[in-house]
Amino acid sequence: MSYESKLTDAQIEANFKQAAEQYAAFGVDVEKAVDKTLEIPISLHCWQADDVGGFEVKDEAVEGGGIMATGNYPGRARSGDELRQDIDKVVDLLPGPHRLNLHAFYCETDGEVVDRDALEPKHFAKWIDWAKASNMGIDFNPTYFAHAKANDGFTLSHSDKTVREFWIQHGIASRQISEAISKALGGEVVNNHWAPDGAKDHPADRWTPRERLVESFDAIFDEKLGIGPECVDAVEGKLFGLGMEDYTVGSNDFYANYALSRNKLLCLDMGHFHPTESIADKISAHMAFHEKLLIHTSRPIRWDSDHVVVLSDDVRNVFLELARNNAIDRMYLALDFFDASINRIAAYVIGTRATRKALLYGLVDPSEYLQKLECEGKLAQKLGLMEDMKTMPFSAVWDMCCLKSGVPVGASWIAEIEAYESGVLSKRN
Ligand code: RNT
Ligand code: ZN
Repeated sequence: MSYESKLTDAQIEANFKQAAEQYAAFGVDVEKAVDKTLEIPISLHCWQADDVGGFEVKDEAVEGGGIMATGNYPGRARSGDELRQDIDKVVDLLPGPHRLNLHAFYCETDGEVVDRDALEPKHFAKWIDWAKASNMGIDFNPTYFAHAKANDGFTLSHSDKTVREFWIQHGIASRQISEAISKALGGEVVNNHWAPDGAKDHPADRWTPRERLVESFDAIFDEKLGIGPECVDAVEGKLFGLGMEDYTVGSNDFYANYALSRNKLLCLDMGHFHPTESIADKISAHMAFHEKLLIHTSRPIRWDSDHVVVLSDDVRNVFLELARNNAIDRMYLALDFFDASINRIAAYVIGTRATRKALLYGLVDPSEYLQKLECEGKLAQKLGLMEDMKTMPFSAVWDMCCLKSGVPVGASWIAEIEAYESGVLSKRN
Protein backbone atom coordinates (compact mmCIF):
# COMPACT_ATOMS: atom_id res chain seq x y z
CA MET A 1 0.00 0.00 0.00
CA SER A 2 1.42 3.41 -0.91
CA TYR A 3 0.44 6.76 0.54
CA GLU A 4 2.83 8.80 -1.52
CA SER A 5 1.70 12.02 -3.14
CA LYS A 6 2.08 11.68 -6.89
CA LEU A 7 2.65 15.41 -7.28
CA THR A 8 6.10 16.80 -8.01
CA ASP A 9 7.06 20.15 -6.50
CA ALA A 10 6.66 21.74 -9.92
CA GLN A 11 3.14 20.37 -10.22
CA ILE A 12 2.25 21.67 -6.77
CA GLU A 13 3.51 25.11 -7.80
CA ALA A 14 1.54 25.00 -11.04
CA ASN A 15 -1.66 23.84 -9.32
CA PHE A 16 -1.24 26.60 -6.80
CA LYS A 17 -0.84 29.22 -9.50
CA GLN A 18 -4.00 28.04 -11.20
CA ALA A 19 -5.90 28.01 -7.90
CA ALA A 20 -4.62 31.50 -7.07
CA GLU A 21 -6.26 32.83 -10.23
CA GLN A 22 -9.56 31.16 -9.44
CA TYR A 23 -9.62 32.56 -5.90
CA ALA A 24 -8.43 35.99 -7.05
CA ALA A 25 -11.59 36.28 -9.17
CA PHE A 26 -13.45 36.58 -5.86
CA GLY A 27 -10.95 38.95 -4.29
CA VAL A 28 -9.00 36.32 -2.34
CA ASP A 29 -5.21 36.56 -2.11
CA VAL A 30 -4.15 32.96 -1.51
CA GLU A 31 -0.45 33.80 -1.11
CA LYS A 32 -1.40 35.99 1.81
CA ALA A 33 -3.69 33.29 3.18
CA VAL A 34 -0.88 30.72 3.09
CA ASP A 35 1.55 33.07 4.82
CA LYS A 36 -0.97 33.91 7.52
CA THR A 37 -1.84 30.23 8.01
CA LEU A 38 1.83 29.47 8.56
CA GLU A 39 2.22 32.26 11.14
CA ILE A 40 -0.38 31.17 13.66
CA PRO A 41 0.81 28.88 16.45
CA ILE A 42 -1.34 25.91 17.40
CA SER A 43 -0.92 24.66 20.95
CA LEU A 44 -0.37 20.93 20.74
CA HIS A 45 -1.88 19.13 23.74
CA CYS A 46 0.54 16.77 25.45
CA TRP A 47 -2.26 14.41 26.54
CA GLN A 48 -3.03 12.58 23.27
CA ALA A 49 0.08 10.37 23.43
CA ASP A 50 -0.61 8.82 26.85
CA ASP A 51 -4.43 8.89 27.15
CA VAL A 52 -4.56 11.81 29.60
CA GLY A 53 -2.61 9.82 32.18
CA GLY A 54 0.23 12.07 33.32
CA PHE A 55 3.49 11.03 34.97
CA GLU A 56 2.87 11.68 38.63
CA VAL A 57 4.37 9.48 41.29
CA LYS A 58 1.49 8.67 43.61
CA ASP A 59 1.00 7.31 47.12
CA GLU A 60 -2.36 5.85 46.29
CA ALA A 61 -3.98 4.65 43.09
CA VAL A 62 -6.62 7.02 41.74
CA GLU A 63 -9.51 5.80 39.64
CA GLY A 64 -10.52 7.79 36.54
CA GLY A 65 -11.39 11.13 38.00
CA GLY A 66 -12.85 13.49 35.45
CA ILE A 67 -11.63 12.53 32.01
CA MET A 68 -11.26 9.20 30.27
CA ALA A 69 -9.73 8.14 26.99
CA THR A 70 -11.22 4.99 25.47
CA GLY A 71 -9.34 2.31 23.55
CA ASN A 72 -6.23 0.23 24.14
CA TYR A 73 -4.12 0.58 21.00
CA PRO A 74 -0.53 -0.37 21.79
CA GLY A 75 2.28 2.18 22.02
CA ARG A 76 1.17 4.63 24.70
CA ALA A 77 3.93 6.96 25.92
CA ARG A 78 4.92 5.89 29.45
CA SER A 79 7.36 8.63 30.40
CA GLY A 80 8.28 12.21 29.66
CA ASP A 81 11.08 11.03 27.40
CA GLU A 82 8.74 8.86 25.34
CA LEU A 83 6.17 11.62 25.13
CA ARG A 84 8.78 14.14 23.97
CA GLN A 85 10.02 11.65 21.39
CA ASP A 86 6.45 11.27 20.10
CA ILE A 87 5.84 14.98 19.92
CA ASP A 88 9.12 15.52 18.06
CA LYS A 89 7.88 13.03 15.48
CA VAL A 90 4.46 14.67 15.25
CA VAL A 91 5.85 18.16 14.79
CA ASP A 92 8.02 16.97 11.89
CA LEU A 93 4.86 16.08 10.00
CA LEU A 94 2.95 19.30 10.61
CA PRO A 95 3.09 22.57 8.68
CA GLY A 96 3.32 25.80 10.68
CA PRO A 97 4.46 26.75 14.18
CA HIS A 98 3.42 24.93 17.34
CA ARG A 99 3.47 25.35 21.07
CA LEU A 100 3.25 22.56 23.59
CA ASN A 101 0.20 22.53 25.85
CA LEU A 102 1.35 20.93 29.08
CA HIS A 103 -0.80 19.71 31.98
CA ALA A 104 0.41 19.93 35.56
CA PHE A 105 0.30 16.17 36.10
CA TYR A 106 3.00 15.74 33.46
CA CYS A 107 5.45 16.88 36.12
CA GLU A 108 8.72 14.94 36.43
CA THR A 109 9.75 14.55 40.06
CA ASP A 110 12.53 11.95 39.94
CA GLY A 111 10.56 9.28 41.74
CA GLU A 112 9.46 11.58 44.53
CA VAL A 113 5.82 12.02 45.54
CA VAL A 114 5.01 15.71 45.07
CA ASP A 115 1.37 16.61 45.53
CA ARG A 116 -0.36 19.11 43.30
CA ASP A 117 -0.27 21.93 45.82
CA ALA A 118 3.52 21.62 46.06
CA LEU A 119 4.42 21.60 42.38
CA GLU A 120 7.20 23.97 41.35
CA PRO A 121 8.80 25.11 38.13
CA LYS A 122 11.72 22.70 38.69
CA HIS A 123 9.34 19.78 38.15
CA PHE A 124 8.96 20.92 34.57
CA ALA A 125 12.64 21.60 33.89
CA LYS A 126 12.94 18.78 31.34
CA TRP A 127 9.99 20.13 29.41
CA ILE A 128 11.43 23.63 29.46
CA ASP A 129 14.86 22.45 28.27
CA TRP A 130 13.26 20.42 25.51
CA ALA A 131 11.08 23.36 24.44
CA LYS A 132 14.14 25.61 24.32
CA ALA A 133 15.99 23.14 22.15
CA SER A 134 12.98 22.67 19.86
CA ASN A 135 12.31 26.41 19.74
CA MET A 136 8.77 25.87 20.92
CA GLY A 137 6.63 27.83 23.37
CA ILE A 138 4.75 26.14 26.20
CA ASP A 139 1.23 26.68 27.50
CA PHE A 140 0.06 25.24 30.80
CA ASN A 141 -2.96 23.76 32.58
CA PRO A 142 -3.51 23.08 36.27
CA THR A 143 -4.84 19.52 36.72
CA TYR A 144 -7.94 19.66 38.91
CA PHE A 145 -8.87 16.01 38.22
CA ALA A 146 -7.47 12.45 38.49
CA HIS A 147 -6.71 12.89 42.17
CA ALA A 148 -8.01 11.51 45.47
CA LYS A 149 -9.16 15.00 46.47
CA ALA A 150 -11.30 15.22 43.32
CA ASN A 151 -13.01 11.87 43.64
CA ASP A 152 -16.31 13.05 45.08
CA GLY A 153 -16.83 15.38 42.16
CA PHE A 154 -15.85 18.69 43.71
CA THR A 155 -12.53 20.56 43.86
CA LEU A 156 -12.46 24.36 43.89
CA SER A 157 -16.15 24.49 44.84
CA HIS A 158 -15.94 21.76 47.49
CA SER A 159 -17.94 22.26 50.69
CA ASP A 160 -14.84 21.35 52.73
CA LYS A 161 -12.60 24.37 53.09
CA THR A 162 -9.40 22.32 53.39
CA VAL A 163 -10.13 20.60 50.07
CA ARG A 164 -10.81 23.96 48.45
CA GLU A 165 -7.60 25.36 49.84
CA PHE A 166 -5.60 22.46 48.49
CA TRP A 167 -6.91 23.14 45.00
CA ILE A 168 -6.47 26.90 45.35
CA GLN A 169 -2.82 26.24 46.15
CA HIS A 170 -2.59 24.10 43.04
CA GLY A 171 -4.13 26.87 40.95
CA ILE A 172 -1.62 29.36 42.34
CA ALA A 173 1.24 26.92 41.74
CA SER A 174 0.12 26.56 38.11
CA ARG A 175 0.33 30.31 37.69
CA GLN A 176 3.78 30.47 39.25
CA ILE A 177 4.94 27.66 36.99
CA SER A 178 3.47 29.47 33.97
CA GLU A 179 5.31 32.62 34.95
CA ALA A 180 8.57 30.68 35.31
CA ILE A 181 8.06 29.09 31.90
CA SER A 182 7.51 32.51 30.41
CA LYS A 183 10.72 33.77 32.03
CA ALA A 184 12.65 30.81 30.63
CA LEU A 185 11.22 30.84 27.13
CA GLY A 186 10.00 34.40 26.66
CA GLY A 187 6.51 35.48 25.60
CA GLU A 188 3.13 34.64 27.04
CA VAL A 189 2.05 31.36 28.58
CA VAL A 190 -1.66 30.60 28.42
CA ASN A 191 -2.68 28.89 31.67
CA ASN A 192 -6.09 27.26 31.21
CA HIS A 193 -8.23 26.33 34.21
CA TRP A 194 -10.82 23.60 33.78
CA ALA A 195 -12.32 21.96 36.86
CA PRO A 196 -14.69 18.96 36.72
CA ASP A 197 -16.91 20.04 39.62
CA GLY A 198 -20.49 18.90 39.37
CA ALA A 199 -23.17 16.43 40.41
CA LYS A 200 -24.75 13.36 38.90
CA ASP A 201 -28.26 14.12 40.04
CA HIS A 202 -30.46 17.05 41.02
CA PRO A 203 -28.51 19.17 43.47
CA ALA A 204 -30.67 20.74 46.14
CA ASP A 205 -28.32 23.71 46.06
CA ARG A 206 -26.92 24.88 42.75
CA TRP A 207 -26.01 28.28 44.17
CA THR A 208 -23.47 27.80 46.91
CA PRO A 209 -20.91 25.76 44.90
CA ARG A 210 -20.94 28.50 42.26
CA GLU A 211 -20.38 31.16 44.90
CA ARG A 212 -17.51 29.11 46.28
CA LEU A 213 -16.04 28.68 42.81
CA VAL A 214 -16.01 32.46 42.39
CA GLU A 215 -14.24 32.84 45.73
CA SER A 216 -11.68 30.16 44.94
CA PHE A 217 -10.82 31.66 41.58
CA ASP A 218 -10.62 35.12 43.09
CA ALA A 219 -8.03 33.72 45.51
CA ILE A 220 -6.09 32.02 42.71
CA PHE A 221 -6.06 35.21 40.64
CA ASP A 222 -5.37 37.53 43.57
CA GLU A 223 -3.22 40.41 42.33
CA LYS A 224 -1.31 40.41 45.60
CA LEU A 225 0.40 37.23 44.43
CA GLY A 226 2.30 39.49 42.05
CA ILE A 227 2.17 37.11 39.09
CA GLY A 228 2.95 39.00 35.89
CA PRO A 229 0.74 39.44 32.81
CA GLU A 230 2.80 36.92 30.80
CA CYS A 231 0.74 34.28 32.58
CA VAL A 232 -2.49 34.61 30.62
CA ASP A 233 -5.14 32.80 32.64
CA ALA A 234 -8.12 31.25 30.89
CA VAL A 235 -11.25 29.57 32.25
CA GLU A 236 -13.08 26.76 30.44
CA GLY A 237 -16.73 25.89 31.00
CA LYS A 238 -18.57 22.72 30.13
CA LEU A 239 -22.12 21.43 29.80
CA PHE A 240 -21.71 18.13 31.62
CA GLY A 241 -19.34 15.25 32.25
CA LEU A 242 -19.70 11.51 32.80
CA GLY A 243 -21.13 11.08 36.27
CA MET A 244 -21.89 14.82 36.35
CA GLU A 245 -24.93 14.75 34.11
CA ASP A 246 -27.18 17.08 36.04
CA TYR A 247 -24.97 19.90 37.15
CA THR A 248 -21.64 21.42 36.20
CA VAL A 249 -20.59 24.18 38.57
CA GLY A 250 -18.32 25.82 35.98
CA SER A 251 -20.81 26.06 33.14
CA ASN A 252 -20.17 28.28 30.14
CA ASP A 253 -22.55 30.93 31.51
CA PHE A 254 -20.64 30.91 34.76
CA TYR A 255 -17.24 31.36 33.15
CA ALA A 256 -18.36 33.82 30.50
CA ASN A 257 -19.47 36.13 33.29
CA TYR A 258 -16.49 35.34 35.46
CA ALA A 259 -14.00 35.99 32.67
CA LEU A 260 -15.64 39.24 31.66
CA SER A 261 -15.89 40.62 35.17
CA ARG A 262 -12.33 39.58 36.10
CA ASN A 263 -10.60 40.31 32.80
CA LYS A 264 -9.68 36.66 32.17
CA LEU A 265 -9.57 34.77 28.92
CA LEU A 266 -12.64 32.67 28.12
CA CYS A 267 -12.01 29.22 26.64
CA LEU A 268 -14.58 27.70 24.29
CA ASP A 269 -14.15 23.96 23.72
CA MET A 270 -16.03 22.65 20.68
CA GLY A 271 -17.24 19.62 22.65
CA HIS A 272 -18.59 21.46 25.65
CA PHE A 273 -22.08 22.36 24.48
CA HIS A 274 -25.28 20.64 23.54
CA PRO A 275 -24.71 18.76 20.25
CA THR A 276 -27.04 21.12 18.36
CA GLU A 277 -25.09 24.18 19.50
CA SER A 278 -22.01 25.37 17.65
CA ILE A 279 -19.28 27.55 19.05
CA ALA A 280 -19.09 29.21 15.62
CA ASP A 281 -22.24 31.12 16.50
CA LYS A 282 -20.99 31.98 19.98
CA ILE A 283 -17.71 33.57 18.91
CA SER A 284 -19.14 36.90 17.73
CA ALA A 285 -21.39 37.09 20.79
CA HIS A 286 -18.41 36.76 23.15
CA MET A 287 -16.06 38.83 21.00
CA ALA A 288 -18.44 41.77 21.28
CA PHE A 289 -17.26 41.95 24.89
CA HIS A 290 -13.93 40.12 25.05
CA GLU A 291 -10.67 41.19 23.49
CA LYS A 292 -9.49 37.61 22.93
CA LEU A 293 -10.68 34.01 23.19
CA LEU A 294 -9.04 30.63 23.66
CA ILE A 295 -10.42 27.90 21.43
CA HIS A 296 -10.08 24.15 21.97
CA THR A 297 -10.74 22.34 18.71
CA SER A 298 -12.30 18.95 19.33
CA ARG A 299 -14.95 16.67 17.80
CA PRO A 300 -17.86 15.61 19.92
CA ILE A 301 -19.81 12.63 18.61
CA ARG A 302 -23.17 12.60 20.42
CA TRP A 303 -21.44 13.89 23.53
CA ASP A 304 -18.09 15.43 24.58
CA SER A 305 -16.28 12.39 23.21
CA ASP A 306 -13.06 14.24 22.25
CA HIS A 307 -12.71 12.45 18.92
CA VAL A 308 -9.79 13.38 16.67
CA VAL A 309 -10.51 16.63 14.83
CA VAL A 310 -11.30 16.25 11.15
CA LEU A 311 -12.14 18.91 8.56
CA SER A 312 -15.82 19.00 9.45
CA ASP A 313 -18.31 21.80 8.83
CA ASP A 314 -18.15 22.54 12.55
CA VAL A 315 -14.43 23.22 12.55
CA ARG A 316 -14.53 25.10 9.25
CA ASN A 317 -17.35 27.29 10.51
CA VAL A 318 -15.29 28.34 13.51
CA PHE A 319 -12.50 29.58 11.28
CA LEU A 320 -14.85 31.12 8.73
CA GLU A 321 -16.32 33.13 11.59
CA LEU A 322 -12.91 34.32 12.70
CA ALA A 323 -11.76 35.11 9.17
CA ARG A 324 -14.98 36.93 8.27
CA ASN A 325 -14.42 39.43 11.02
CA ASN A 326 -10.62 39.58 10.76
CA ALA A 327 -10.44 38.12 14.24
CA ILE A 328 -7.83 35.39 13.71
CA ASP A 329 -5.31 37.41 15.72
CA ARG A 330 -7.72 37.68 18.60
CA MET A 331 -7.71 33.99 19.39
CA TYR A 332 -5.40 31.56 21.06
CA LEU A 333 -5.67 28.23 19.31
CA ALA A 334 -5.31 24.90 21.09
CA LEU A 335 -6.28 21.29 20.49
CA ASP A 336 -8.25 19.04 22.78
CA PHE A 337 -8.90 15.51 21.60
CA PHE A 338 -7.72 12.09 22.68
CA ASP A 339 -8.24 8.72 21.11
CA ALA A 340 -6.60 5.59 22.52
CA SER A 341 -8.16 3.29 19.92
CA ILE A 342 -5.89 4.17 16.99
CA ASN A 343 -2.21 4.96 16.52
CA ARG A 344 -1.89 7.95 18.84
CA ILE A 345 0.75 9.70 16.78
CA ALA A 346 -1.39 9.48 13.67
CA ALA A 347 -4.27 10.87 15.73
CA TYR A 348 -2.14 13.92 16.57
CA VAL A 349 -1.19 14.45 12.95
CA ILE A 350 -4.73 14.05 11.61
CA GLY A 351 -6.29 16.37 14.18
CA THR A 352 -3.64 19.05 14.01
CA ARG A 353 -3.44 19.08 10.22
CA ALA A 354 -7.25 19.26 10.10
CA THR A 355 -7.23 22.23 12.46
CA ARG A 356 -4.65 24.08 10.38
CA LYS A 357 -6.52 23.17 7.19
CA ALA A 358 -9.65 24.72 8.68
CA LEU A 359 -7.65 27.84 9.52
CA LEU A 360 -6.54 28.07 5.89
CA TYR A 361 -10.08 27.34 4.73
CA GLY A 362 -11.28 30.36 6.68
CA LEU A 363 -8.53 32.55 5.26
CA VAL A 364 -9.40 31.77 1.62
CA ASP A 365 -13.03 32.70 2.15
CA PRO A 366 -14.18 35.55 -0.12
CA SER A 367 -15.64 37.27 2.93
CA GLU A 368 -15.82 40.78 1.51
CA TYR A 369 -17.51 39.54 -1.63
CA LEU A 370 -20.06 37.56 0.37
CA GLN A 371 -20.72 40.37 2.81
CA LYS A 372 -21.28 42.80 -0.06
CA LEU A 373 -23.82 40.47 -1.65
CA GLU A 374 -25.56 40.17 1.70
CA CYS A 375 -25.69 43.95 2.12
CA GLU A 376 -27.22 44.31 -1.30
CA GLY A 377 -29.90 41.77 -0.44
CA LYS A 378 -28.57 39.28 -3.02
CA LEU A 379 -29.07 36.35 -0.69
CA ALA A 380 -29.40 33.61 -3.30
CA GLN A 381 -26.20 34.81 -4.97
CA LYS A 382 -24.48 34.76 -1.58
CA LEU A 383 -25.63 31.23 -0.81
CA GLY A 384 -24.72 30.07 -4.31
CA LEU A 385 -21.21 31.45 -4.02
CA MET A 386 -20.75 30.01 -0.52
CA GLU A 387 -21.74 26.64 -1.94
CA ASP A 388 -19.41 26.95 -4.90
CA MET A 389 -16.44 27.83 -2.70
CA LYS A 390 -16.60 24.33 -1.22
CA THR A 391 -15.41 22.77 -4.46
CA MET A 392 -12.74 25.33 -5.30
CA PRO A 393 -9.21 23.84 -5.63
CA PHE A 394 -8.53 24.18 -1.93
CA SER A 395 -6.20 21.17 -1.91
CA ALA A 396 -3.78 23.03 -4.18
CA VAL A 397 -3.53 25.81 -1.59
CA TRP A 398 -3.15 23.36 1.29
CA ASP A 399 -0.45 21.41 -0.59
CA MET A 400 1.44 24.69 -0.95
CA CYS A 401 1.32 25.16 2.82
CA CYS A 402 2.92 21.75 3.27
CA LEU A 403 5.49 22.28 0.52
CA LYS A 404 6.49 25.69 1.89
CA SER A 405 6.95 24.21 5.36
CA GLY A 406 8.94 21.26 4.09
CA VAL A 407 6.56 18.65 5.52
CA PRO A 408 4.95 15.70 3.72
CA VAL A 409 2.34 16.64 1.13
CA GLY A 410 -1.03 14.88 0.98
CA ALA A 411 -1.28 11.60 2.88
CA SER A 412 2.41 10.75 2.47
CA TRP A 413 2.94 11.34 6.22
CA ILE A 414 1.14 8.02 6.85
CA ALA A 415 4.18 6.06 5.67
CA GLU A 416 6.32 7.87 8.25
CA ILE A 417 3.88 6.99 11.00
CA GLU A 418 3.94 3.35 9.96
CA ALA A 419 7.73 3.35 10.14
CA TYR A 420 7.60 5.01 13.57
CA GLU A 421 5.08 2.45 14.75
CA SER A 422 7.23 -0.51 13.77
CA GLY A 423 10.50 1.14 14.87
CA VAL A 424 9.42 2.78 18.13
CA LEU A 425 5.82 2.33 19.31
CA SER A 426 5.62 -1.44 18.86
CA LYS A 427 8.61 -1.86 21.21
CA ARG A 428 6.80 -0.18 24.10
CA ASN A 429 4.75 -3.08 25.39
C1 RNT B 1 -12.24 18.72 29.76
C2 RNT B 1 -11.67 19.93 29.13
C3 RNT B 1 -10.21 20.13 29.32
C4 RNT B 1 -9.43 18.84 29.24
C5 RNT B 1 -7.94 19.03 29.35
C6 RNT B 1 -7.23 17.73 29.51
O1 RNT B 1 -13.50 18.42 29.32
O2 RNT B 1 -11.96 19.96 27.77
O3 RNT B 1 -9.73 21.07 28.44
O4 RNT B 1 -9.74 18.11 28.12
O5 RNT B 1 -7.67 19.91 30.36
ZN1 ZN C 1 -11.00 21.49 26.48
